[in-house]
Amino acid sequence: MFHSYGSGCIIYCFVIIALANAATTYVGLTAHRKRNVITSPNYPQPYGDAYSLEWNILADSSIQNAIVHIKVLDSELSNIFNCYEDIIEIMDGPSSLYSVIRSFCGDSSPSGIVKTSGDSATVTFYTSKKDNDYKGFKLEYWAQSKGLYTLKQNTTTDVVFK
Ligand SMILES: [Ca+2]
Repeated sequence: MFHSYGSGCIIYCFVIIALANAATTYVGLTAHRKRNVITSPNYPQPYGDAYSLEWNILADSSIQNAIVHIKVLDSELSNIFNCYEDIIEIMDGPSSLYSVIRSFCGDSSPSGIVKTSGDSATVTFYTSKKDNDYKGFKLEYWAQSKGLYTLKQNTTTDVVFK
């Protein structure tokens, strides 16, 4: 990359690389009752390096009291210093500013279904420049009514459904 811009571009190249590293690609998705799939780029081939992806998932507005469900079907990332290099995070809201419900890397991933508290979820995938020879991840997402849990707020009896 440096050579293709000539020897005078070192400062420019730094700027270009810095911007490339900072750039996040956003993907807006709707969660329906039917399950849909998110995978890392090129899954199950190695996912490449130095990018940041963010999937912003909103439940279909026709589903009452919707929450988003996420189930990780497969995940294999690098595992360096507690996910310092590459990491997947699931947030409880419509952007990555919301609180992290789960984060993982390496061979570990949530075994059950991850549920949001409201009608949106965000999944982020960050991969550093190094250590990318892994197949990445595949997960399902869908929306469902929160159902009987909401009764607790609407009734005077303190019944909790579990
Ligand atoms: Ca990496």
